[in-house]
Amino acid sequence: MCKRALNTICPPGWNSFSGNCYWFVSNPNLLTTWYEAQRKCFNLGALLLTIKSEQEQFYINGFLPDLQQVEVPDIWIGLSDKETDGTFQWEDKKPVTFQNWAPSHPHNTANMWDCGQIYTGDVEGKWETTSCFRNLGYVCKMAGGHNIRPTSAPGRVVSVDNENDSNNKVLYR
Ligand SMILES: [Ca+2]
Repeated sequence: MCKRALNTICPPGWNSFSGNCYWFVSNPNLLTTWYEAQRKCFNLGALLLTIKSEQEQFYINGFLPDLQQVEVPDIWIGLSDKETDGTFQWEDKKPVTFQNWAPSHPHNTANMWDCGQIYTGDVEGKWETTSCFRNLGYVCKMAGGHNIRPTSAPGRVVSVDNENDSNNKVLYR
């Protein structure tokens, strides 16, 4: 019997975790507004970062010190109250179930969009809300492709890298 494992396939430069792919924009010259970050993710076939579980939050938290190191003080997440003022919703239109709000957040500016961010100096990655017009780093997220990872025969190394071309096209759309 062959042992088979699901292998999340992500485009080059994206990080994979639990079936999804993540693109971290960590260049201080590319900081941008929430709206522009949303558009850039959309153009990659992705959405601004959603965080749906404690495990996913821990995964994201692992990148925060590196972002802080390269002088990206805050990152956008795909949370806003653009649909209904005062009601915060993820970019995939799903309500917020898992929560990691900072104390006293979310803040609501009446009659204006407010947008979610994470301060990269916070090891817990607590969520805050702020003006959507600030210039921050951001993270894009999309579902990864899945391939069955071939099982290596004893003494052989099997590479799946060349079999993934169809999954990589999304980067070049
Ligand atoms: Ca608001």
